[in-house]
Amino acid sequence: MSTAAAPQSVIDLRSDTVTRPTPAMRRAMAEAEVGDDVYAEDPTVNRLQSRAAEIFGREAALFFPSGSMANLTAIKTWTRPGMEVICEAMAHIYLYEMAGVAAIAGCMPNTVPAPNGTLTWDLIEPLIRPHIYYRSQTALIELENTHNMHGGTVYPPAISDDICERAHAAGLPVHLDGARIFNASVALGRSVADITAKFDSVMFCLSKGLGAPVGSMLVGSRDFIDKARVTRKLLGGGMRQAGILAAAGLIALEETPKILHRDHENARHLAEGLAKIPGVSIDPAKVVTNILIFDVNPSGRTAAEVYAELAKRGVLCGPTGKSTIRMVTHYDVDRASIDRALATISTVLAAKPS
Ligand code: TLP
Repeated sequence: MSTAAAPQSVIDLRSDTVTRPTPAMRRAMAEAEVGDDVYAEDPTVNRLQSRAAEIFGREAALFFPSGSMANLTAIKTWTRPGMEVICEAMAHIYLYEMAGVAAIAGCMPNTVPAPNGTLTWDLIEPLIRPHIYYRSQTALIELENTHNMHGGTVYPPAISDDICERAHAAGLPVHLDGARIFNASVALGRSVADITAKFDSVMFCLSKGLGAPVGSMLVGSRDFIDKARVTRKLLGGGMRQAGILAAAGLIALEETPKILHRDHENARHLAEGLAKIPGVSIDPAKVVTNILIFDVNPSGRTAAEVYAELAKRGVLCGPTGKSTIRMVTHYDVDRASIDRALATISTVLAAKPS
């Protein structure tokens, strides 16, 4: 028998997408009743879709293999090639979805930077194109809540409601990239149905903070979801015995929202610890959900250097710029791991830059 100490496990703070399915999810997957979902005959997928629609107070929902495909389906369903989509300058659909808005939906993103990633009608209105036949037309407005690259920030519901109302008055639909809408709901203490009621379509992910291995949902009116099903098939997203995945999704949807507050508490604890480390710049008060972005510029090191040093010591994170790093808390990292990550970051930044 070896007397060497067991190696400490890796602390993976790159994303909340890295969670592994819980034993309950694995059991449900093994036992899932399935059918062919392209014929809409998978009972577990149908149950997940009904439940998602019910939770969001909508007529219908559709299961997708990824959030990117669900966003793209919504965009393609609401638009025609040659039109424009208004979104924030660091929106996930703009920066991280392979330019699908342009490459596949054939639309031009029309972006504007917003403080905290929170668009307002004053920022959006000047981007709406006039109804002139020789100008490209605005087809859709897209918001992101929580906003990933602004550090998990949450839309004040009064602002997103106002945008939806004014967009509707201008004849425009509004799609929500709510990959982490349950995190926003927990931070606000209001239901997802309540904070998303005015949007025309909502995408949310089962595979982020909710912890399912795969899957995202699109919710909306029956008419919109019927059209979205056609678009999903066009994109190659018609799945067959997908109940195996939906079974884990159902558990994620029912069980995880109750414990998401822990991820937020851990993120705040991490941010408060980081704020005390010389060489790190972060405002912990801005960390309201499970994502934090901090700057290592005061340390004289680049994000890539810090990332590489942390990785060697078993702490994984994601550089997001020359000196900025993102960390995301999730149910596979507990408070002890956060404290261990803080100690490691402190050691790395205390060492002389090479
Ligand atoms: N985000 C991933 C990366 O792509 C950056 C992550 O690790 O955070 N909308 C938002 C706001 C997202 O954060 C993501 C994934 C998606 C959509 C896309 O979801 P998937 O990865 O399922 O296509």
